[in-house]
Amino acid sequence: MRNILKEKLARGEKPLGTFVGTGSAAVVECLGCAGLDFVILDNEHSPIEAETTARLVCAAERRNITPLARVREISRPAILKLLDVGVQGIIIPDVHSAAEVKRVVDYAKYAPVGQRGFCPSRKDGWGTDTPAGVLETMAHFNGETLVIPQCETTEALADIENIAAMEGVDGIFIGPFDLSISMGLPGAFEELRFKEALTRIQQACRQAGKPCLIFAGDGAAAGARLAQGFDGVAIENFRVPGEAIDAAMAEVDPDTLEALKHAAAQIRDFHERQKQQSWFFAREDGAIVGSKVTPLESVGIYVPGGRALYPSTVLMNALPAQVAGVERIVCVTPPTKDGTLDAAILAACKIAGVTEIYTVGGAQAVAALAYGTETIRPVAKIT
Ligand code: 3PY
Ligand code: MG
Repeated sequence: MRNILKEKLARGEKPLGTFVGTGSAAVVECLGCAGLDFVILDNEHSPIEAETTARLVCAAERRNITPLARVREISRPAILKLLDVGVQGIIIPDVHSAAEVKRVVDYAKYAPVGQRGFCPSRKDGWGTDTPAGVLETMAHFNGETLVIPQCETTEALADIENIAAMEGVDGIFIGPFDLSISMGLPGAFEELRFKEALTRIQQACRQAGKPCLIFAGDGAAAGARLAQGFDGVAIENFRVPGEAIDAAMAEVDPDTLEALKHAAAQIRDFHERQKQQSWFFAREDGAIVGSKVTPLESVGIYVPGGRALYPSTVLMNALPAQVAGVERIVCVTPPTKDGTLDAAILAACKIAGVTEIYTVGGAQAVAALAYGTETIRPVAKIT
């Protein structure tokens, strides 16, 4: 099987992916439908083991999203099991030295690059995909399997030039949390020393002609990392942080902002007049009868993206819900090509009082609103 992610990285396409720490094949399929390029099946920070990984790899293959796995540890069985069930690359956490990475390459690549153990397995259709023979199978998987050590310790940072340049290493993935902790700067991603470390890793990768990927907490952070020249990003959370919504208000040009505010006032005024009132009356026999109008507990708004941007959809759907008294208004909308959201859409959300926004689009975003996911609670109505 061709490794599409490897091809995208080689073409400089800046692929986007995410980690998965649940055994749900449907979640992996939805990520593929949503258009993500890769999924990292997390055998380090989640209960997932090789058997679950095998099931999730099949789901990823069904929806053309490249399956990678983060290994639980640097050991021959841990690495072999994941590669033999068909993951197309491995992410290696907690690396401390070039010598350790050489061991990884030995486990993950066949001779002459490494010493990977050979056995027909799921990855090659138990020997039926490559009838030409053992040598061809070894060469094929050496070419297609991505070996990507994480740089997340000061020891790996100190040796990053050697690690990035090593034969059999196909790129570096930065773990900002553990790297910052290891540097004595837990979570201080804006510290100069931390930023210099990232620059050093990027330069080592560039010098070795290999991609440099990084973890990002949300879509806005992912956009910023891509702008800083990283070659790919794994996003943890699709919820747009409050600061990004506030920042969008300053980014939108004043005329657009004024137009959005003007439209919002008119739409609000219209729907205030439309609002139904509860009414009751006491009958002669003492009974109270009437009609009670109760707002829905929650609504979800799908704001289309892709070819055009529709801040008006935010206003036209969020404001009537807000006027009606709906407490939870959620907005889902697809990201632009660079993984970020349009500032006018975020500004419209701010004006309409929508604070729960997710960078997800397509039918799967509607499904997330209808059925709920690990991070998106379902809503009572979708507009
Ligand atoms: C880290 O930030 O340490 C990571 O490993 C992210 O996945
Ligand atoms: Mg880590």
